[in-house]
Amino acid sequence: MKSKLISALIISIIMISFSSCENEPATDLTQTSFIPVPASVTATGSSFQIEKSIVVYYEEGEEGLKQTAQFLSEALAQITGTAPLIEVVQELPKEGIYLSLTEDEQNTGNEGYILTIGKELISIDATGAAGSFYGIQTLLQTLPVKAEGDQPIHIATGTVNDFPEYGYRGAMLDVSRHFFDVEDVKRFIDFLATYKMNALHLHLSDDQGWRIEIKSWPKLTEIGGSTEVGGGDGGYYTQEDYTELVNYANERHIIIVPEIDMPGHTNAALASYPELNCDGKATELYTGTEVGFSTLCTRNETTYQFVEDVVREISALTPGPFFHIGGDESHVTAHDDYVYFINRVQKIVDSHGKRVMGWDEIANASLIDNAVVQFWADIKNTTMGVEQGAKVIMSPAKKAYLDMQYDSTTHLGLHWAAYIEVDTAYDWNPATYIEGITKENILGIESPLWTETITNMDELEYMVFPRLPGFAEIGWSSPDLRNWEGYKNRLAQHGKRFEAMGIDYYKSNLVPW
Ligand code: TNX
Repeated sequence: MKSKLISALIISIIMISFSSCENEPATDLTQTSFIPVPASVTATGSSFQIEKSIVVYYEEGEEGLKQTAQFLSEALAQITGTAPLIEVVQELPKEGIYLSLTEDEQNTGNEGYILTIGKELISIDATGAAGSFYGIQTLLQTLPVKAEGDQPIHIATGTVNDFPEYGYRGAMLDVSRHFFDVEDVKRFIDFLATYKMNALHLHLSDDQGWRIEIKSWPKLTEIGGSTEVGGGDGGYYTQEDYTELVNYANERHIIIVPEIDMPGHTNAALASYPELNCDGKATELYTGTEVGFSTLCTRNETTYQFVEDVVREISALTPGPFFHIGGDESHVTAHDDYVYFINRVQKIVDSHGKRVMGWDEIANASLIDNAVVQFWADIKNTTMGVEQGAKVIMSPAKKAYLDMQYDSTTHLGLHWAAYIEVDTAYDWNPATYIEGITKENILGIESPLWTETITNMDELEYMVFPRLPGFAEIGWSSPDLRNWEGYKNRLAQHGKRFEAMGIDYYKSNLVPW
């Protein structure tokens, strides 16, 4: 009797393990570990099988979807080994994958989409090409990172109806303290695209390096681009390189926000051109990590000719709406000079058709209409900005700084603001973080990666993952749908995605990998 019971038990254990084995078609879409968590997911209890012969269709007349269709075809090829054909159709096809555009009936902006997975047809109906791209990212998260041999791939059926909480979902990369080349930045862009982020802020100049070619001031890169923290070779982007990045980002619905940090953080420029210094003498190049010791000569007209040329050349190469003027930590610029400088420079940016953005200190000036203040440290400054009508990008150093150590044992990073474990990075709400600054004042969030201690892609990836997906979710998903307990389980499922992308990530023991 006893042995019968035991064998029944063994049989049922075997059966359970069979029925939960990977080849069993997935049928419950709500069990998918989506990051960012979508606005709504409903399951319909069956499954769709991806055949090698699957075709990606897009709606005739919507040429903006062609690129999205190509992106999807290439992504599927990575998984199945076969790139689906792409075809234009006039009507809803019966099977395959269909991309189309629709009216924004729910009033969710041009980034919303509805992904419907039926038994024969997957459709992504979006309010704009960006939404279609995000629908594809969601679809890709229902798939394994790689097919196992010839095993068929099944996707659970159902509907994802989704749109973002904030219109600006960014990350910053400091390419000045340590230079990252075009291929590195493209890889960083890929990371953002995977998690539906749409802005890459490039910190293109600082004391240690000037990283973008300015044709009218060639020594900026010749001299100012020649080194970096620690005394390495540095480097810079030619204007062609920068355009290549702009285009690569654009294909992934990401804008580049160029930053030229001024009037402080300018030693690389001051070392390149003596006339930018009040005493007319070029400074020495700098390869240390101190901040707050340099300033442009704010009462000298040459300075404004310089700013005019730099802003003009970079703006002409930048289709995105923003130009970031830095403005942080100008500790050796007299207050009046600082205000005078920011007041003038904002107008230069405006005259080149760009929306001015700056670190929260710029709120000490008389901000022009449409200015954007990036909160990093000072609540008083940020509040002053909002009182002047500015919008805010939330980058609280204590939460959103990707260069902060995870804990005291992390070998890379700094900790002047905080130690930021994966839960701390995730568990905050931009709309309630500063009293009196609410969602209406906020364009979105951005997580900056300063690179004083980060010298290569391996190190970058270790700081960025796994915190970045959490920042992406804060930017995309409603706070009502977010909580750490649920998130950490979803994040754990993304570990194998990081591995498939060759990402060297921090295996926080707060996450059940
Ligand atoms: C502060 S955040 C800075 C940067 C440093 C960073 C290091 C900000 C606007 N300025 O110059 O790289 O701290 O964490």
